[in-house]
This record gives sequence, C-alpha cells and structure tokens, in this order.
Amino acid sequence: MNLYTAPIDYSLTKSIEFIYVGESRAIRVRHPKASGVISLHGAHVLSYQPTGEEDLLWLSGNSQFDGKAAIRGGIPVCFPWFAKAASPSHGFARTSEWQLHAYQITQENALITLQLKDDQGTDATWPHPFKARLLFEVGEELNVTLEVMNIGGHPWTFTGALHTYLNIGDIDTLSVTGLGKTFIDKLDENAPQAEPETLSVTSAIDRIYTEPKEEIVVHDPTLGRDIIIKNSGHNSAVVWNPWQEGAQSMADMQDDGYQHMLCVESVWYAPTIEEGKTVQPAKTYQLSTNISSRPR
Ligand code: TA6
Repeated sequence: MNLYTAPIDYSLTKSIEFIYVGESRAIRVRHPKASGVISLHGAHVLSYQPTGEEDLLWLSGNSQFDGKAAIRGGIPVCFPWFAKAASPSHGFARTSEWQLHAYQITQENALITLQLKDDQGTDATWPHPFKARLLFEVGEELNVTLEVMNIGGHPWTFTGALHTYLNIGDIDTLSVTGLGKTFIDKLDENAPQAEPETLSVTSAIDRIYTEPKEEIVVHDPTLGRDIIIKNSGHNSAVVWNPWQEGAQSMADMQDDGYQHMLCVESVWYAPTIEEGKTVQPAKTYQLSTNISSRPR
C-alpha cells in the first residue's frame, strides 16, 4: 500500500490532507523536511519519511485496515495498559476512533494532535474518566507524545507504550546499542537477566530493558543508516521481534516480515495495571519517543 499516492479525501491545508487507508481515515502531512501519515483508527502513526530517505517505520502489507482490528506496524498506542495486563491486548486506545483536535504547520515541522475521551465503551473495560492526546510532530525528527489526563475525581493507574516498529534493511546485519544491560525476558518466564550492551538479534526476542540509556541506536549497515531513539516519560524500553515462526503464525504479518522490522518501544511497564503509573485528578502524564536517523 502506497500511502503517498492514495487520493486526497479532503484538504485541510496545502500540506495536510485526509486520505483513506482501507476503511479508516488518516491524515497525511507533507513538509519540506519530512512526510508522515497518522490514522484516526488508534491514533496510529503509519509512516514517517524524512525527505529523500526510506521510511523509518515498518508497516505490514498484510494489515487489515478494516477500521476494527489493530494495525500491524507503525507506532501502535498501547493504553491504558501494556501487553496482556487485561483484555484486549495492549489496551483499547489502538482500536478506538480518535478525533482531530488541532493542527499547525511551521517552517520547522507539522504538528497534528488527535484526541480520545472516555465513553460508555471505554468505561466498560476501564472505568476511569480520562482524556488522551497523541501529538504527532513531523520535521527533521519525529516526535510522538502520548499525553493522558485524569479528568475524574479519583487517582488512577495505567501502563502503556509507544510500540514503534522500525523499518530495517536486514535483521541479520543489525545491532542495537544503548539498551543497558538488564532486562526481563518475556520468553523465559520473565526472568531478570543481564547481557553485554550490544544486541544482535538472531532469534525471537521479547525483552523489557529496565535501565535503557538516554539514546538507543539501531545500527543498520544494509540501509546505510543509524536510527536514533530518545524516549522520555518511560521506565523501560521493550525490544520485540517474533522471528520466522512468530511471523508465520500471525495473519497480519508477511512470513518474511520479521527480517525487516524491529520494535524498540517507549514503555511504562508494570506487571499489573494497579502497579502502573499513578495519575492524580486534574493531572496529566506524558510518554514520548523521538526518532531520527543519520547516514553511517
Ligand atoms: O511489546 C512486545 C509485545 O507485547 C509482544 O509480547 C508481542 O506479543 C507484541 O507486543 C505484539 O502484540 P500484538 O498484541 O500487537 O500482537
């Protein structure tokens, strides 16, 4: 699916337009420094392409884009919980319909803000009044911020993630630095582990790195670039690749999809939602990721 040749449904400005991606509306931004696309389904970033470069995000060609299922690839927004702390997996934000709240374009970047508010549907799974905003800033770097606000009278807790799928040349040639040494291994009964600081991925991986450095770097000699990830508001960085067997078992991922993606996620992790981050009434909390690239 080519997001940049999809016909315009409605133009907001000369460089910000609505398009359809499958059954869902999305907003496409074209800025001299970079282009990007965000779907209203899930406030899901689908693409971020610095001008003259390949996309920094991987998006599965087998995603359903039916306006109901979660999208595979891009940046899923996991809220109000991460992983399988409750059902559905990774929370309801990524399968909810978000609204356009604001947009702005300057010489430096374009900023799109989407919003989601609690309603009867969200109350049924997570009975807390909230407002969430997703800030999508497209310029020389990509900035994505999930801002959650407690608009009720009682504190609540949440876990969550910006579950970034990076677009990489070849998983076999790639290495990652800046993750720190300590991690919880989800493929080994959540056992705490420690390992040397440079990671090469040679089999399925699902790790919660508990002491990531300020800057995580994905070194990609095949595409001749490094991808730099700077997270904030997080307490861990999750690295995930399902490998061949995992990809084959997922209908929304091509069998060889695992070779060209690596998830490096900005996460507020806790084993249960109750042990997650507390947000007091009238307070907000921000979880962010900043993604950029440089030639190698
Ligand atoms: O962030 C890693 C993870 O939680 C993995 O355990 C893996 O299941 C992945 O996310 C994808 O989850 P999904 O619900 O999108 O299939």
